[in-house]
Amino acid sequence: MASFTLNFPKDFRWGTATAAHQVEGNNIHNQWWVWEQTAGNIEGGDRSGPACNWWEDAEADFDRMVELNLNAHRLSIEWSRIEPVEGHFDKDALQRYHDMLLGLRKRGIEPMVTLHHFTNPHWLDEGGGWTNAEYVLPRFRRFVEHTVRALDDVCDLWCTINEPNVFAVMTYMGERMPPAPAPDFGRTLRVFCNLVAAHIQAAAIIREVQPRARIGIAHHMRVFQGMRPNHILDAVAARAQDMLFNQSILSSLLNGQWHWTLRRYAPNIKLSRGSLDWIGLNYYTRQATRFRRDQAASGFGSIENFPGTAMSDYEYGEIYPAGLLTMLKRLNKAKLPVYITENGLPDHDDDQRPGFLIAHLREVWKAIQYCYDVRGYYHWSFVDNFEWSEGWRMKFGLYSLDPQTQLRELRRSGALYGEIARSSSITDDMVRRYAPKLMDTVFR
Ligand code: IFM
Repeated sequence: MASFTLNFPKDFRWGTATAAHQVEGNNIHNQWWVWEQTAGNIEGGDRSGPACNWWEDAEADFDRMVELNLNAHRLSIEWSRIEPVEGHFDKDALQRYHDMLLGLRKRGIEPMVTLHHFTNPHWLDEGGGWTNAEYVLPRFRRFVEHTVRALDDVCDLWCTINEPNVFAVMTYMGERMPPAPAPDFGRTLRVFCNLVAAHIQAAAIIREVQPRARIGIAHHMRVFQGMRPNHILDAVAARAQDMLFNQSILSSLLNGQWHWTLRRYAPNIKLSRGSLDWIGLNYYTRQATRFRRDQAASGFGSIENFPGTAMSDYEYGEIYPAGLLTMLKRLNKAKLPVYITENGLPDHDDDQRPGFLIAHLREVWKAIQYCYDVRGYYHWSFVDNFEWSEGWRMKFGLYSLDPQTQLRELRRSGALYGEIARSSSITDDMVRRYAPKLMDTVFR
């Protein structure tokens, strides 16, 4: 009987992704910790608490990564641990990160370090957070310089900022992230701009400290499509959302010029080209847009799901693998290497994740066949972790976790991912065992 295989390059990065606050535990000096203490802010009254205990023992999970044959992991550095009090840098915290990164390297796992992943030191938020460029930019630059100098010998793959669009929208428009002020469109776009400027300045300082650095950003992209077929206003609103959410930040970075949607809100800072050595794509889902005259701030469109499509737990999002290829095709135009820095879903029972993995990786494989320069895939996430205002209910891990006992269990999807990483391929035998329903489509 003929056998079929989707082969990936031998040096492809097979990884997972995490963020400090979601896994470390007891990050008491950031704005999230403060926010979690107030009832009603987090689903089910949950708190991050000891999270996945990584501050004490990330290495136990690093050993598990080895068992899964992973050769890459993306984690973030917690600014509020390194600089708990403004201007005071904690050497022990930096040493702990140094140990973690060395621990990954010793296990043959290449670390990618994110410098900002949603959390701010509490003192920064008290001073106005990301709304004021003059305030935040020099402080972020100083933190970046300090951190990169300290971790120079254990990391050279830097991701400056995670999902600037999500961070700004959820904080200043969505009321889902602290300090959750009343939604304000102008302020949100101002924060977009400040994050763009922060990336450019961080990239410059990283290059100065570490000329060999490879610098990128993790950009969240969603497919926006009009809800009603042939409904011109739905289509126009979807385009507007795409422009604001998917394009404005990336275009400013790639062209070294403020995208026209941002010009009005931009600080007096000249942008430059060349700050990106690679682009990170965080891809999760597609959204349906219905024209809404009263929703100017979201591009005159609602944000909905197409009826009857496959959804992940708690309607987190539609499972739409084709969108991954769509986005890779768009990014290919920038002629830079791409890493898929996040992709995953909440799936408590793990009945969707094996098929999700195979179907999404098939899109990555196709992209590679088209000669798009895709270098790696970092699954979100290695282990169930604290999902921000959703608390603990959303289970994104290849390993399940009971946060009370800290017991982990490898999910079937984790075993599958381990097999894929070991052989750098997806075989028909894997599909038959883990997602037989896909047999008819994967190799077509
Ligand atoms: O958990 C988050 C992560 O922090 C940022 N990207 C999306 C993930 C899943 O919602």
